[in-house]
Amino acid sequence: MNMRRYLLIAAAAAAGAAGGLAAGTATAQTVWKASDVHPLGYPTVEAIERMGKKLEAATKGRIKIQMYPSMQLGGEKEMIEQAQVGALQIARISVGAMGPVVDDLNVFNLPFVFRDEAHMRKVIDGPIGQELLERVSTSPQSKLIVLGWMDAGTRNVYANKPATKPADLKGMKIRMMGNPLFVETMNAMGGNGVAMGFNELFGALQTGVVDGAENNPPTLLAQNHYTVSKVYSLTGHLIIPEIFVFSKRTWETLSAEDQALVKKLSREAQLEQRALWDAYVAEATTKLKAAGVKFVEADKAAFYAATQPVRDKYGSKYAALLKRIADTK
Ligand code: GTR
Repeated sequence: MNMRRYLLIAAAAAAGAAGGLAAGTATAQTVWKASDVHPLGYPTVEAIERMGKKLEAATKGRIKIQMYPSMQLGGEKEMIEQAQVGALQIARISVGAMGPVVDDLNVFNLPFVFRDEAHMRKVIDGPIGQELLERVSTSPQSKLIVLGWMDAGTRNVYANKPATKPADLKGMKIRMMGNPLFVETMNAMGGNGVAMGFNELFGALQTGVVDGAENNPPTLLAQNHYTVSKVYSLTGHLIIPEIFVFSKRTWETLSAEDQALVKKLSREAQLEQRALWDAYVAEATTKLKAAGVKFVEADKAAFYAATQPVRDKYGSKYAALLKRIADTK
């Protein structure tokens, strides 16, 4: 663990301990910390904030959620670590960042594993989605209870020139999430994949440490990456859902009633996020275009073919699950 991460965790743990003391007094209010890399108003953040308001109302103010948006508590790796030690209660994380923690989730991180977003939703809403959530919650190394899924649309490449076919990406350094699978995906797509924390990306785009990145339209807008990268090529190579998790350490201290309440409100948050997501994708697309970002069609078939070695390498151990995903209609 590097020093910065250590300090972030130590600071969060100290804040958590202070909250715990307050919770012991007569007028106690328990404050759960929630964290997201995105800013206030972003669908994932908004859904958890609404959940917090309902929780506060349902418990007559006994439990409250305090949101720390915009990477205030670090990137997703840091958030996972803080939730694992109980310094943070709720974290919203991409399955991309969870793959290294619970390997089974990497099935969803394979390029072009879903035909489209509707297919992805069918899969997470059905038995496969349920099984994977349970696997994360019961995995001894995760130390997390998964509360639900969230949507994150489709990821496309952005840079200052089009990437419509693999040859276009030659020599381009494209930031990918910190998971070897993604770096290999970008290399197979023709570029040079660079693993980097989300919290370092804006600066890296500005200074030219990387030539581009890949993400969904809401992220391109909300993280201001569009102010630096002006061409959005619709490669559609990844459709990665997200999860929101609760620290198992804190979870085990809750009463059965509180656990049931959190589960019920989580289900509502999941549904609300999806509606907020669809609206925000439309809004982000309009705003990006108005800001001069060029959306260009890409040769998806060529990128699909180019990434076959990645699916072969990483997918072979999940052959049965991949077949069930493909068969989900
Ligand atoms: C976004 C996602 C974040 C983070 C980010 C990234 O789409 O919402 O949680 O994973 O991508 O690329 O790191």
